[in-house]
Amino acid sequence: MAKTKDISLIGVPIDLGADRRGVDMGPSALRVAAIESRLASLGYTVHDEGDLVVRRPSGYGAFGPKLKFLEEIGAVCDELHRNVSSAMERGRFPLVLGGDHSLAFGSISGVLQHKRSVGVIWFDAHADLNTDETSPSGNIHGMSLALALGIGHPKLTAIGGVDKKIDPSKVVIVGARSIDPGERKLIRELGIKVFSMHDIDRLGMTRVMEETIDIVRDGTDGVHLSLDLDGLDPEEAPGVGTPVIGGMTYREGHLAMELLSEAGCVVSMDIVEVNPILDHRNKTALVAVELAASLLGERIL
Ligand code: 4U7
Ligand code: MN
Ligand code: MN
Ligand code: MN
Repeated sequence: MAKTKDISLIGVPIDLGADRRGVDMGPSALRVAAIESRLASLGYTVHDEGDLVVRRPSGYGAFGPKLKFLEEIGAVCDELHRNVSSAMERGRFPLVLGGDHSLAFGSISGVLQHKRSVGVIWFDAHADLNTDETSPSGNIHGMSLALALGIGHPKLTAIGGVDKKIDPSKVVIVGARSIDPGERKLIRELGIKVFSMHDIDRLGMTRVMEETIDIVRDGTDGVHLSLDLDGLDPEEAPGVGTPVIGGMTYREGHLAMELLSEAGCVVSMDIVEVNPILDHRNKTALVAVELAASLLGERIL
């Protein structure tokens, strides 16, 4: 994979971006699934930086139900962008352990402090391209890709700098099967490449990843992988808050990680939406650790 041999684990115990409680225990679940020793066994020096502090509010806050917990999520993403940035500054691979997907615009803006241009692979059942105007839920975990593109509430798009945003032509969504009307409109307007489950079924994961890698690697200084575990099928990853039937198999996910590992272009990663309260015996965290190990170079032979 990447040339760096040091990994920073950054825990973000946040569930304020989602309606289902419990995803704030995701970092613990991933640690219990032995993420640190597994990556160390691949030859990495793993620095577990612990968890960021997340405030515990009593209500939705000043921005109400259309942008639930904006202030708290903004504060966490601001801190996260600094942590990701300082890990990269030290030559480490930032591996962000979520937490709900709202954290991703913080991690991406952290990467953009170091890389002029970053490609993004968004593994997800969803597109996460809502804004406060289009969101059916008001949950910021469904807005984080839009925010990373600079689209959404200015208090959030300002984090990390208004100029530190990704280019829609360098974003690929893989595994989508639940897209809202406003998101569909934005995908068309911006020309964002989406490989839906339909495309994965028809083309096969090998071709999907070959095309994905061509898009995100071309003209960028590195690729950020944002892995939402609900991209996998709920049979294989039951511990997620917004499951959607008809997802990727473990084998498809694993193959995708191996192809990315061979391509050697990924410089940072999020693992998000692991909710141990909804899980069976930590299955989803264990699958996530398998996928991270494959991405980071584990080989069968
Ligand atoms: B996740 C949803 F309406 N689109 O915006 C929304 F279907 O990070 C779901 O991908 C968002 O898990 C899911 O609330 C966010 C809904
Ligand atoms: Mn998501
Ligand atoms: Mn999702
Ligand atoms: Mn493996």
